[in-house]
Amino acid sequence: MPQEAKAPRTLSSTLRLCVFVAILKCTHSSRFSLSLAWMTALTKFSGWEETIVALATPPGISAIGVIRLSGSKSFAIMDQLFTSKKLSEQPSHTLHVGFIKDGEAVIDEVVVSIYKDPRSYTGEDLVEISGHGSPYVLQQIINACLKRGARLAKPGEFTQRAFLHGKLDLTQAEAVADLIASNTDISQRAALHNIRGGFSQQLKELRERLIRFSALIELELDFSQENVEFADRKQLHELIEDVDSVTTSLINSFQLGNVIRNGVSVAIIGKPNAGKSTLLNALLNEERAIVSDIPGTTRDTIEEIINIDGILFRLIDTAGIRHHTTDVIESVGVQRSLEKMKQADLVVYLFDVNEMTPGELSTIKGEFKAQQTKYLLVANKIDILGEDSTRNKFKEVLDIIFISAIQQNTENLKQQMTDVVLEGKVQTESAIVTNARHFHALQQLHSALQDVRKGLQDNIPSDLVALDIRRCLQYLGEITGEVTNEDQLDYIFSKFCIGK
Ligand SMILES: Nc1nc2c(ncn2[C@@H]2O[C@H](COP(=O)(O)OP(=O)(O)OP(=O)(O)O)[C@@H](O)[C@H]2O)c(=O)[nH]1
Ligand SMILES: [Mg+2]
Repeated sequence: MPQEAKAPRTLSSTLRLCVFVAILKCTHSSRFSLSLAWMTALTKFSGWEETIVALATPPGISAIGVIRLSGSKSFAIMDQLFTSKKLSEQPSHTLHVGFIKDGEAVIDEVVVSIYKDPRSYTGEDLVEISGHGSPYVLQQIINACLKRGARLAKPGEFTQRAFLHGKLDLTQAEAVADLIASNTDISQRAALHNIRGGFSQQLKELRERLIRFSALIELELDFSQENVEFADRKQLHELIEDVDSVTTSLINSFQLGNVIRNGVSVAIIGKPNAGKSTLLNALLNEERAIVSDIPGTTRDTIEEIINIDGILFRLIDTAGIRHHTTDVIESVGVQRSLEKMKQADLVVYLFDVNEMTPGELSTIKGEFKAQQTKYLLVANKIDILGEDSTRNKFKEVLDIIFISAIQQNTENLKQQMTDVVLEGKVQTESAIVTNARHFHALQQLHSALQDVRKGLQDNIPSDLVALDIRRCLQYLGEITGEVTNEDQLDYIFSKFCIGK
């Protein structure tokens, strides 16, 4: 009996081997894996076959407004609204001027751009109607489309369709939202880098190599009785090292990525009258905070944003810190200053050079170091003694930035602020993770990779190694969107604006 039981098993194993070889050949073609992802994604997404419409420009009065219409009924709808010529018969990527009519009623004179399936942003038949920018007129055009079978698009649905049709992967789609939200040169460059493929292409290639190993190991399970080893363990180990090195550098880039996306909070801390509010005003180039020679002028914290060389800094002017104050409001302000100091990404410790001794400054410096606070020591009011004498006074304390806030002499400080944030990592052409979703998936991937590595070292059975590799594939696929579910996609795209 055992003999008989083994025969069909070996036959099916041989069959699986043939299928496996075929799959290996196919995975060389990225078109295959794209269309596979596309098919899987489409079947999970409801409502994708409907034609959608939305205003793509901001609501309100403007010179022009653009309406987007995407889906299989787009041209049938346009042929009813734009009657001077049949747009369905015009070539893709052409512009047409004419009237939009709802029955006999003329709504607007417009320019229509047409893009035919699959050569469009969404990968479907897509029409963009540029009308006059009256919210009333534009709404009438949208209503006319709705009457003829389109439905209103959900936030991000055009980009979601671009993803579902394999035009973009998930990181590229998310970068589209980042580009729209970008407000500095660096955030714009980082988003553009990711739209062009960024690190997701690299992750996809590594994932494909890992899939091949995973398939080989799973095949070994079918031949467990023959005790064969299809997956070369040394090569697998090398691949795990490659994936982990990319993963680690991407994880490390998130600190900078977070700065690019959310900015850096900077608390300006110091004793009363050090010149903190004067410094805030000098950096902002406006009289934002009240300045006076009365110690304790600033009672509450004041926050303002400035852009220095493409990085957003959230400057926080605080109440001067003195330890013995009988004023209740001032002492609450001091508490807040201490809290802001703890929460800040960077502390600018500002002192009046005439009120500070090198000994006291060294003690303060020691405290920052002990608390592992990122700080800059800034000497203010160098105009009084003169720069040379001031530098001479503090020559034993290293790394002081000398400024005169009142003379707006702060270039040196601005330079140091960007340097301390970027730490020389300003090449936004290199991969930078700016998205918290990617960061969390990368952290999980890193931990799964450690398990594979340990499993290989300990020579654990193939089925357990296969399980750990599958976890790695899951996290890699979550980043690029090759592994997704509808809820996750809806969540990601719901953060987009309508019409994108
Ligand atoms: N000579 C000189 N005076 C300055 C300079 N910066 C600030 N001051 C003066 O120092 C005094 C205190 O300045 P503020 O900016 O109000 O000081 P502050 O640190 O905000 O003080 P509090 O809000 O009370 O904690 C004012 O009279 C400023 O004009 C500087 O660079 N040189
Ligand atoms: Mg002040």
